[in-house]
Amino acid sequence: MNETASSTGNLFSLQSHILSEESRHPGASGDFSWIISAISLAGKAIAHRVRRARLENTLGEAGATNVQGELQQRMDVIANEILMRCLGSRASIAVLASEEEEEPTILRRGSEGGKYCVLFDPLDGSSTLDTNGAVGTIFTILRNDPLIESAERTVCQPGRKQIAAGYILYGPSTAFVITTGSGVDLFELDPFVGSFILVKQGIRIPTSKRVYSVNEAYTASFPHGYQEYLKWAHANDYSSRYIGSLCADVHRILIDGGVFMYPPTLSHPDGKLRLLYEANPMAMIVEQAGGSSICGTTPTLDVQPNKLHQRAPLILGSSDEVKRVADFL
Ligand code: AHM
Ligand code: MG
Repeated sequence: MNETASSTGNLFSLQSHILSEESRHPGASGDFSWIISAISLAGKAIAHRVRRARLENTLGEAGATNVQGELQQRMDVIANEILMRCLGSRASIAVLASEEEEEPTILRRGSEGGKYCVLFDPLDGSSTLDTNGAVGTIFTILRNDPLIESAERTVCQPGRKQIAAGYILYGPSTAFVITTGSGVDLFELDPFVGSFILVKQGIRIPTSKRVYSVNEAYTASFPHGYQEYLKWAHANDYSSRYIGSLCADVHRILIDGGVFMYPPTLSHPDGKLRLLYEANPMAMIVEQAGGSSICGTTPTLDVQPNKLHQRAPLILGSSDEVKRVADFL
C-alpha cells in the first residue's frame, strides 16, 4: 500500500492506511483501528469547535484549575469531553487518561477485554487560542497490563513501550501525524470529504538548519548548560522560532529541522511538559522520523515514569542539534 499511495497520487484515508498497516500483522483483531478511528472522529469534532470557538463564544477560561494547578480554558473542557465520548465506547480500551483529569478512567479490566490504554492532552497550547494560535491534541497508546490492578501503575510505562503516538494540529489546516512504530505519516483533513487524507509518508527530520525553539525569556533560570548552548548559538548565527504551543513547535521541527527545548526553570524545576502524554508521544514521533529526544541527558523514551502527571525537561529535534545541546549539558 505504501508505494501505491505515494507513487500514484491515489487518495488514501487515515482509516484505510491503518487497516492496511494492521493487515500486515497476522491475527490482528482490528481493535487498534477502532481506536484510531475514534481519535480521528474526535479530531474532526475538535477541529470544528476550535474553528468556531470565537463565533460560539467558547474562548477564555473555564473558571476551574486542573490537577496541574493550571487554569483550564473552556475549549480544554470541550476537547476533553469530545475525546472521552469518542473513546469511551471502544470495546478494547482499558484505561483513558487525560491531562485535564486527576485520575485515569478505568473502562474495563484486562479480564473484560481491556487491551489498550489511551493517554492524551486534549488541547495542548490552549492559552494561545484567544489570539487565534495553532493548538493540538496529543495522544499515545499503550498496552494494558492485565495483571496490574491500578490504572496509574499500568499507564506508567516508559515511552519505548508506546505502540502508537501522534498529534492533531489545528492550524490553518488540520494535520494528523501518527507513528505506529514504522515511520511517521502525515494526513491532512479535507473538510469537504470529511476524511484525513495521506499527504506525506515516512517523514524524515532534516539535519539542523541553525534554528532553536525555546522560551528564551526564562534563560536566567535555565541550568548552566542550556545557557551556554544559547550563548554559543547566538555567536553562531542561529535563528529562533517559538510559538508556545507544543504541537505547532514540534510540527515545524518535524518538517524543517532544528531543536526544541523546555528546560527546567525556577517555577518548573522538572520542566513544564508532562512526560506521559506530551514528551513521550513527541519523542516517539521524532525518533521514528530519524531525530532524537532527551530528558536532560537520558533518552526521553527510556525514562521510567512514577506518576501519571509527571513532568520532564524535554529536548527534541534533528539528531545533530540535539547532540550539540547534550554536549553542552
Ligand atoms: P498546556 O498543556 O497547559 O497547554 O501547556 C503546555 C504548553 C505547550 O504547548 C508549550 O510548549 C508550553 O506550554 C509553553 O509554555 P510557556 O508559555 O511557558 O513557554
Ligand atoms: Mg499540554
